[in-house]
Amino acid sequence: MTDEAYMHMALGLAQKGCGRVNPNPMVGAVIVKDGRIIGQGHHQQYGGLHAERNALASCSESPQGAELFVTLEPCCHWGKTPPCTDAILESGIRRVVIGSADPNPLVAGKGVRTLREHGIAVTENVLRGECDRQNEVFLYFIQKKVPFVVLKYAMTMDGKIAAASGLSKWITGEEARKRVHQDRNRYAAVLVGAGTVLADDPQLTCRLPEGKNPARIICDTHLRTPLTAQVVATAKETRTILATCCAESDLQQPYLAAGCQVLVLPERDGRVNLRALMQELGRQELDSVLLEGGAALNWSALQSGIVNKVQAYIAPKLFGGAAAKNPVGGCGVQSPQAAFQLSEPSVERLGSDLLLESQVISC
Ligand code: AOF
Ligand code: ZN
Repeated sequence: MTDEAYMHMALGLAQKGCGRVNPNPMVGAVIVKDGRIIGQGHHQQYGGLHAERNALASCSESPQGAELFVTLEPCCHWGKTPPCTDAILESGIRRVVIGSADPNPLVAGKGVRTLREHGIAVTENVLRGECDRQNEVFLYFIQKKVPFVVLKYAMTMDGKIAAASGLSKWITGEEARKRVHQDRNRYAAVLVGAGTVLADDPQLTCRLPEGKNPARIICDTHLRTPLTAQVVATAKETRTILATCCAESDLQQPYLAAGCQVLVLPERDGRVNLRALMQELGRQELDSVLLEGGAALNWSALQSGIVNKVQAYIAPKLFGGAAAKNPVGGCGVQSPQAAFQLSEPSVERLGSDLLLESQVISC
């Protein structure tokens, strides 16, 4: 098998950590000796052993003289666990093949250097693109210290996110909705505006058997969220954060008593300052946010420059209606030249729906 084939296996192992390791990376490792796979491992949960150590511990025979394939540069620092470079050196591994470089300032090339200094052959950048894509959240968060934000919406082919009546259940089919639940498992938090809570009373949980619930963040400038809303009523089981400009403790008190966290933030144009919110979420180690609207919040987020990626689910339906909502509201840009620029989208079919995904290039 080629280096790429083993790295592909390591990527598959790493994916098993999805939703369990944030804000740390998903990492997978495969150990190969004389063409046989003798060990495999991945980073299983936040604070747990790193992939390299799990793979070494799983070896069916001595790793002396073997090769290690790992999706991320091995660490060389004492964190919650000892340096993986130490474990690799002790094991007698002779060659290490790496996918992504680790921009963590504590590692940042020092992992590779340490290995080379001890005579280990190191090959870098194998399936680098795929490895970087798998850890796009980690690679962003470790450098910027603010969450990676994904703006997600589902619309009809005429660009509506609800019918003229305001009803929006359901626009896309089951496969697309399942994908959204996979993303709620993957990302640390979900963010919606208070208007969405008032209109739909959503749970914003992950309904997959093994999934984890994201923290639920309600952007609620004036604390309008009903105390009877599901996100408030279940705040003791699943984390709910109200992001507000309202500093009145009398108004905050019932939400706090219900188990919500209330974050008082500065305002920008009469609404919650979303950059300040992202900085606070970063301080709380929330590395990623799935922004699920509505239209006004989506516009504010784009304008604030906090959006990294856009996911547009498109259903083969037409709603019509001049007043029916579209995904991004606000006042919009004044000329086509002023558009928010997105990268060429990837296209995926989910049942009869499409998912377009683009990175935000400029906003
Ligand atoms: C992981 N899992 O498999 C690898 C990581 O706080 P610690 O000790 O868990 O260290 C976290 C850092 O270790 C992380 O930011 C990354 O730079 C490096 N590699 N981390 O959680 C792993 N290989
Ligand atoms: Zn490590």
